[in-house]
Amino acid sequence: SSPDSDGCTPELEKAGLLNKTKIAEGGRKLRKNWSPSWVVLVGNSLVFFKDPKSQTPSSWKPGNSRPESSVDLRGAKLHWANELSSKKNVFKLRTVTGNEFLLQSETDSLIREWYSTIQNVIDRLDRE
Ligand code: I3P
Repeated sequence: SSPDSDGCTPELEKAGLLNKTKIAEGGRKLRKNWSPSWVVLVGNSLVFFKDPKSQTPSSWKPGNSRPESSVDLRGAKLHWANELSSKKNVFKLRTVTGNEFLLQSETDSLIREWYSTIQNVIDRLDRE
């Protein structure tokens, strides 16, 4: 049987390095502070970790590193937002609680994959 035949472990959908900045907290605008983030899409959440490249090799132990923050995708909204940045390939994620993040990659195909994978999770949660 599969390692998760009991269905209790949320499925890992995607993981990778993106540039991230939070631009609002509870509807209140924040100053941008772009930084690379290791982003993991698992179950109903987008989870942000420190850029593994900025850590010492010994400090990077999968399953042993604590997330910096995480976002509940239920009811979240996703929009392309190139008008919100001088960078290319930017989208905005807004949570029901009014937290807003911009995510960006220099690689067109990569950012498009992230956009559609996150949108699929949001759509699935909308149907539940
Ligand atoms: C910001 C910084 C950001 C930039 C932002 C600047 O300046 O250069 O990278 O966002 O532009 O205000 P500071 O470091 O002094 O805070 P982008 O890279 O997304 O363009 P903005 O104010 O037009 O959002």
